[in-house]
Amino acid sequence: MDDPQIESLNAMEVLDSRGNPTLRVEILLSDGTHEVALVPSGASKGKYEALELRDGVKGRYGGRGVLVAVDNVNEVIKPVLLNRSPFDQNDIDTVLIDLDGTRDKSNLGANATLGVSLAVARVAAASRHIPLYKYLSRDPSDKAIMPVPMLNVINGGRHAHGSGDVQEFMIVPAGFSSFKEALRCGAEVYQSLKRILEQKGYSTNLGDEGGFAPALGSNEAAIEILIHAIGVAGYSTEKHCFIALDIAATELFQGNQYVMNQGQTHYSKEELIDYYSSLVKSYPIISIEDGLEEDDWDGWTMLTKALGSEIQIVGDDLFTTNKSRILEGSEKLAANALLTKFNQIGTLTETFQAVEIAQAENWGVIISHRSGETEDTTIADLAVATRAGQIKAGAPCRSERVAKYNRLLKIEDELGADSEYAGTAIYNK
Ligand code: 2PG
Ligand code: MG
Repeated sequence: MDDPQIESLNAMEVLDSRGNPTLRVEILLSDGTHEVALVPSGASKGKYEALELRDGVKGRYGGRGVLVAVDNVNEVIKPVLLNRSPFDQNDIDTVLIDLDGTRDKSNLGANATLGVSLAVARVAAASRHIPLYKYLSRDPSDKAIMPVPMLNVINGGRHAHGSGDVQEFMIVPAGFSSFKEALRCGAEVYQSLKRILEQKGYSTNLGDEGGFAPALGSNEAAIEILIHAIGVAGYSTEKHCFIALDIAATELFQGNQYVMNQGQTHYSKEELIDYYSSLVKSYPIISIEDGLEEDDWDGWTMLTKALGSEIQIVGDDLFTTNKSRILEGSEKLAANALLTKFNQIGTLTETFQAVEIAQAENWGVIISHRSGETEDTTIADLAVATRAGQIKAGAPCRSERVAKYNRLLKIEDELGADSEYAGTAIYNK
């Protein structure tokens, strides 16, 4: 029998976890297989991200509608992809890149191209009756690596107005021998954190990524309450569960300074690096993401020189999953880890290329969600397929976050002895 081909491809506008419009793309193959992909959306976006196309029509979803991107899929992309094989992802993504024809996908919209790219991969895997993580693996015969979850349990910055300046305080349960045990630790710490916040009279309202959003007054207070919650849950910050921060420093950068503590503290980059060094000395912090703003290559090199041998220095807005920026970063020794978000670049193939460059440098790799998410779980499979070793998918709460962790539980269960947990080894490279 001939290989199945793309028989129909349709996009429509649906909602993400913040109640904003996003794209849902569905593909039907000639063998009857059909699959769906949904596109995530960020709030603290990097300047160098591919363009998320929004309609800008004020009277409709406050200008955030995606009907133009939907039309781009249905009117521009669909006619070119009909009757093509879904099995050559590289070929499909090259068609998308060429059809768009811009460096930042601003013609069709990275939300349009990504929705199609993901739906093609998902339907191809389903047609072959192979789990997506296996279909996307470079070498499916290797023992799979289950990623360490980085769980954002205290939300601040753009994700939770009225709480702290640091966008994400994460717990990292690396010191276990399976993903399942690690996630259990994450969930138990999350619940103990909730009780402690309640006891101390803080708000337990949730931010965009399912973490709590209390007004704790300082970064140190947030870290200390996390350490307390880890202990109360019965775990150790030396052995089991560590702390990671996403500063999202571009959001704090004003003029030439970083403004923290409701405008009361102003740091130069040198002072901010010293501040991070003192935090790393005092607390079990193993990773700092976006510690400086996205254009300060020299500052990033200084930061990596100061702390890169002790902890993970992660570039998110700095790299925007963009090959040429990652190469520049490696040349400048500006980081030692990549945060990977496929909607920053707009196709799966380019996402794989970004990860491969980082892995060739022996950098850490984190596959990441966006603050605006959906029920789509592709990033869970992607984390296993790329052997990234780390995934950032929010708190163990709110279904759009938990869906990714639940998918990983299922993958680990399915693989049994054919998988191993990345564990602390990932941070001791
Ligand atoms: C980040 C992300 C995800 P956003 O900065 O790492 O946590 O946030 O999707 O808003 O860019
Ligand atoms: Mg970030």
